[in-house]
Amino acid sequence: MATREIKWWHRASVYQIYPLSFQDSNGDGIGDIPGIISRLDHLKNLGVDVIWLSPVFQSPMKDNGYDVSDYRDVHPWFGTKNDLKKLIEEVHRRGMKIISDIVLNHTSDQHPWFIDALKRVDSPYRDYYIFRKKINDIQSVFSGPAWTKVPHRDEYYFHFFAKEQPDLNWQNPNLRKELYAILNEWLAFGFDGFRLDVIDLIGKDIDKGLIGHGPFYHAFLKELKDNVLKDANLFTVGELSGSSAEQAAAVTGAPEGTFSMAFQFSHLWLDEQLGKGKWALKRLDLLDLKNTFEHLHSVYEKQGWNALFMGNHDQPRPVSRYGSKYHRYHSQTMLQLAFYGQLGTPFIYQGEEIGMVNYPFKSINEMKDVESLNYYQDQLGKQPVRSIMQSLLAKGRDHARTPMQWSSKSYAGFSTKKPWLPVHPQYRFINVETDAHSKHSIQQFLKQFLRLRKQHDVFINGKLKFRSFHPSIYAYIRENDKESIMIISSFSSRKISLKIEDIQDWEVLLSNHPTLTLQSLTPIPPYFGVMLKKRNKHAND
Ligand code: TEU
Ligand code: CA
Repeated sequence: MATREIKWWHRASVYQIYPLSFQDSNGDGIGDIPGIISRLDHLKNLGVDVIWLSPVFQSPMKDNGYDVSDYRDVHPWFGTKNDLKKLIEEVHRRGMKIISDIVLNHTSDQHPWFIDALKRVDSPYRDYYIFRKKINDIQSVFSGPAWTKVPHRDEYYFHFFAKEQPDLNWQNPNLRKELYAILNEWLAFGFDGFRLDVIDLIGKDIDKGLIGHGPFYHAFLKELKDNVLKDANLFTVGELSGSSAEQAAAVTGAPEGTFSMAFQFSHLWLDEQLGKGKWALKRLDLLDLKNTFEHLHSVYEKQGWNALFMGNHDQPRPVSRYGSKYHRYHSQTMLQLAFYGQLGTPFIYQGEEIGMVNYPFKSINEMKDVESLNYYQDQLGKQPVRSIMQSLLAKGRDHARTPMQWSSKSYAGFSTKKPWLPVHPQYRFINVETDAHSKHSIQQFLKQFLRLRKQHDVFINGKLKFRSFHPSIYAYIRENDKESIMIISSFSSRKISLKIEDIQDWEVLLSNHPTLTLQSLTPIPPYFGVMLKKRNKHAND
């Protein structure tokens, strides 16, 4: 562990932008690239090093850009290629980097390759996709069968996501070459790397029912690295939604692995009933979270590098999921400590810096996401509407996609027109401007945290030891031969009457209750979060 060579991205922090919902510049109610440019100073000021841009490519927007119909061009809603060029320049001018999301597992059904493949049986693009006469019973992530019949033909095509997202057949070498060329063009264009969407699905062997981490996966990753990701300074993060911690660690930690780091999903499975998928709700047991990260650490200590995240454009808002909207400041800040002090590079999703919360959807008619709409349709008649809605309200992806709340102006300063998804009704209280001037500023806290994290290499090369103070307290020590840092986070909405022993030798580096001294720490307030440093560890050296 102590031998880990420190790379710049270990100290970095990443901010994810979901372009549809970040900032509208031309009053059409849809976020765009000039809008992003106008907000870059906010990110710089937070201490962000890398921006991850969700897809801005041509798309029919069935899955909001994760269904690409032209990998080489920008969707007009977002602007032009020139706007994108300017965005990259403006990011670089501020000393930050920017990576593009890229979806290589599937295209849109409106991609010219797929259109041609459907049109004629002798199309060279037929083999870019997966057509079969005999099919199995694999289910799509977005409900229903993963096979859809080709109109007027006695065959089916495979789509692991929506039926408008046909899977690419990575076993075709021409396809792989085309994809590598596209990636290299974007690197030449100026991107500093990629976030690779569901990249652990590319090695699938569909006839054997193998999808995630399939038999061809490692060979394709090696080829991808040799042809595209060979520059050791690139920032790459793989989305490995179907990989174990061990599998994720094995492909990260570039240059040994293919990617700088990866999103591994095991902590996201803890509030669902085992094996039943994301909609089968279960209360999170904090002990499970601890055990999950303890395991992740034991794996990553040997190999690879982790991407730490609590939310993204597919997940509910962290305050609503793990904390309480009635304690927004304290729950969001304690979560930042609990998650981001662990081993890995912190990823902040837009809105988390102000503790945005889930949207109070009243019915399915207010929702837009294809996954939610399909699930609703699929479940009608199988379970009461009330329980379908309960799942959607807990886990629906639209929560993360409502417009970014910038100010108390109309439409939260996101747009001058009614946006594509409604603005959260509480935007007058929850917005960047109000938060910045608040005594309880979440963005200020995050900024301080990110700065501290950069200053202490123990977050990168320190061992991690969990401490068990109380079932509702998540606490651990990071320790290397130079220093020890302890993080204590309460996940409880109540006071905890507990006296934490042996903390006399520790001093506070950051706390979401700055007026509380370590002596006055009993009882522990709701959603308390603190970062402590051991005093004079080397006083006798
Ligand atoms: O997500 C992949 C994935 O496995 C999920 O987390 C998924 O989005 C879903 O919520 C599971 O219930 C990626 C993208 O992040 C997502 O936005 C896309 O819809 C998906 O791939 C398909 O491209
Ligand atoms: Ca716009």
